[in-house]
Amino acid sequence: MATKSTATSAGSSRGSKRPLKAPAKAAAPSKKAAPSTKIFSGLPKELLLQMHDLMVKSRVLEERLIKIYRAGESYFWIGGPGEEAWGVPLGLLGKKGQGLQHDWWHLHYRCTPTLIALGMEMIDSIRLMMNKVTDPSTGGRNFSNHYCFPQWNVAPVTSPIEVQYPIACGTAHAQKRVKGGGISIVSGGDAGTAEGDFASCLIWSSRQGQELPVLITVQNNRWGISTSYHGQHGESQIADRAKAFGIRSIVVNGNDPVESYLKIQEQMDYIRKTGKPAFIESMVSRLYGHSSASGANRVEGEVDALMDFEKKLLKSGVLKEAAAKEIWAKYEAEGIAAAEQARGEGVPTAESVWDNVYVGSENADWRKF
Ligand SMILES: Cc1ncc(C[n+]2csc(CCOP(=O)(O)OP(=O)(O)O)c2C)c(N)n1
Ligand SMILES: [Mg+2]
Repeated sequence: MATKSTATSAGSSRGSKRPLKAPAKAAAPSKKAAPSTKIFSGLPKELLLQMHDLMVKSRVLEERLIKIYRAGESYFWIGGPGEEAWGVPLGLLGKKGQGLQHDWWHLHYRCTPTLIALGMEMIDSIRLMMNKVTDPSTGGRNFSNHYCFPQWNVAPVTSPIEVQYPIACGTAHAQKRVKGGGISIVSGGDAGTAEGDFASCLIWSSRQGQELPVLITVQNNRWGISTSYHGQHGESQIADRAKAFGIRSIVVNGNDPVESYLKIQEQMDYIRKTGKPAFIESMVSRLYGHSSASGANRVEGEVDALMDFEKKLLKSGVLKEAAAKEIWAKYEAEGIAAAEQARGEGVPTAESVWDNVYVGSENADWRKF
């Protein structure tokens, strides 16, 4: 399967006002650029190190979650180790905040790297995983990686796959009305694109004259639990389906954080400028299988984007060996301390089961039935 980047329509990568973004001519570094800059398409060293740091944090967190599951301190694990090189740039490039002027996130259960890039603390992921009442996403009532952060417009991750796609059209519609520059970003897996909800998103986002500012993404890890991609798809790339709707569509190597960053930036700039949708199919790895239901064991032969990136950073001198070790050790210690703290926290009470189901528990307070 092709993993190269294939733009299917032209766009602009200009207009960046955010810190730590690529320079306007990122793909064409000057002759004076250091060798390291050339390898990384001209991305600033600070950004490369920031992405590496967040990728390590996300990986260490996910591996801690698996350890918590194995220790019998949680019922179930599902998550995103292997998607760091895609998810971290995505989180960094979003317009973070609350309200329609900011970006809305409609994510699925492999988006820890994006949440880490948005600023989620390790302990809040661990609290969710351990079903602690202190979990800010669900009060300890959902399973791992089903995040919800209203202060950053992160909509609740749902267990039914794919329903997030048409919901993203809803927030994009509201954003278009207020004209505040916010866009809606939706993610999901390759197998889920068989659901009608995915097709609804393509239709509702692309109606001529009523196009919506939505970044539609699919993380293609070539598996739907134990069903292989190859037996399920007539098209060669899922991105090709978006083309039929006139949606600007590309495939990126989601195992390369530099390519991911530059291509996401390009697509986001296009959406913000035109108010129209764009599509990215990101080719990623699934490093620990589907979930704890399939063992959560490390899978041989999958590309490890984080280790590949770290090797490149070390070889080019952007990162020093001692500094790399320190980053891993720092997050390892943070994960252990966070698990220790969460272990001592309480679990939700039976009385609170209907809290936050409806506003003011309207029609849903079982104590009054
Ligand atoms: C509507 C619905 N159907 C089936 C399931 C069971 N299920 C959970 S994850 C999954 C596989 C999804 O595969 P994919 O969309 O490729 O995402 P991945 O897990 O590979 O990231 C399935 C079928 C579900 N949660 N919801
Ligand atoms: Mg998949």
